[in-house]
Amino acid sequence: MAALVGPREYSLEPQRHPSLRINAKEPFNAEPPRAALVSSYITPVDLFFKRNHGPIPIVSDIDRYRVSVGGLVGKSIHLSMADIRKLPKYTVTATLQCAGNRRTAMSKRRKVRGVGWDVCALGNAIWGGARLCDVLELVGISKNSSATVNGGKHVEFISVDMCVEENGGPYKASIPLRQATNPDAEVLLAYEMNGEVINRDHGYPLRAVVPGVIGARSVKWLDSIKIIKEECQGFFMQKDYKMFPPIVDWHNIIWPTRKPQMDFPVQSAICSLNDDDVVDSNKITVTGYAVSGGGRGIERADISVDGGKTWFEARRQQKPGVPYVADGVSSDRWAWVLFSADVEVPADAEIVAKAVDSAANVQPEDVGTIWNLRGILNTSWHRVRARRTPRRSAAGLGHPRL
Ligand SMILES: Nc1nc2c(c(=O)[nH]1)N[C@H]1C(S)=C(S)[C@@H](COP(=O)(O)O)O[C@H]1N2
Ligand SMILES: [Mo]
Repeated sequence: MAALVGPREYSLEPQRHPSLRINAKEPFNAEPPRAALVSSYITPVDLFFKRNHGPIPIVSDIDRYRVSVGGLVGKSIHLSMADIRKLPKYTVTATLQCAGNRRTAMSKRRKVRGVGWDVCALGNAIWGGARLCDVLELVGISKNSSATVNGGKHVEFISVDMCVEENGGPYKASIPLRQATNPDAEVLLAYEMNGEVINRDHGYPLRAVVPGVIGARSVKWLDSIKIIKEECQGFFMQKDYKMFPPIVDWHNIIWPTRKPQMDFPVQSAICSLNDDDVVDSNKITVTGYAVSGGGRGIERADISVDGGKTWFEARRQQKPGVPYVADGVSSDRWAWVLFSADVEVPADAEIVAKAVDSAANVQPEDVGTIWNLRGILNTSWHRVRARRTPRRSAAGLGHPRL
């Protein structure tokens, strides 16, 4: 039996934190509550969103586990975890975001297909592992190459989980060789998450982490890495996770007309309030996250309490002692910013957040303009309603006030 296997059933799933909001049970898809998500810059592993397309794979014998690296290279190799750990270890703080984050809100405008997610299908972790560019050097591919002598131009990551969408085959995805071999792109083969051995839900023993790119390309439970000519032809690259215009629907979709989505656009959401919430004061603190893909830092997050007519700039809540440098050289350029704003709100307020990234990209105002049939990349302004608790006068309702 292979050392890494994808079971057919869901009877061997790991334990999960009881506070996770479950969006689908089998495969397991869950996100943390809003307030919990923004209570720390680094998302604790048990609260980190979990996005799966099949049962969680099992490692029967870690000493026998090998990841193969082959394809359009001279000779393929098989690396044990000991081999991977021998390479220089890097840590990268990166926010992993599912392209389906905030899908539920898009579906409210017009129905889309896919797992429903609130605003917490993302998390920020310190990933530890070997750089993909160092691993590729072991098969003779030098840094910053965009093609191999054999015509390889993409790097495919293949897992062992059995996905319905792949007719029971494994999950797979690819990234361009140029990105894979670029040290500055900081693509990792990660075996640690927040300083601990990465757990089963998040890809034990080894996963790809592609910073700044939609989560779908960060393949978990790596079985093989293949250098290929064209981008991966798997379902999740070719028939999913593509951004179509609002006019395209299931009756007129032509999948090959679009490229697989890679970088994610600028995003933000308010996490201290639910969609329709009650507040007990006219002075509240609004907290949330802002993040952008492609290594673009966050320049600003703006908050409105009047539905977007006027705006305040929110302040940053960074991890203590580390100043946030938008577009800086530190690996925090892949990470989110948590923001706060102390605002005075009317009795019935529509509170809105929008972020601006280092390239001055801004979130779109209206979800309708970015509606797409798969409900990906809902980055429209995030709006919540906050209503004041109805005041009870002292003479009021006849029961004591506590
Ligand atoms: N093997 C495998 N890798 C995968 C997936 C999967 O279902 N199988 N889901 C992808 C998607 S869509 C996302 S958003 C991220 C989620 O990573 P997480 O569960 O560690 O948060 O993993 C990606 N890698
Ligand atoms: Mo995803």
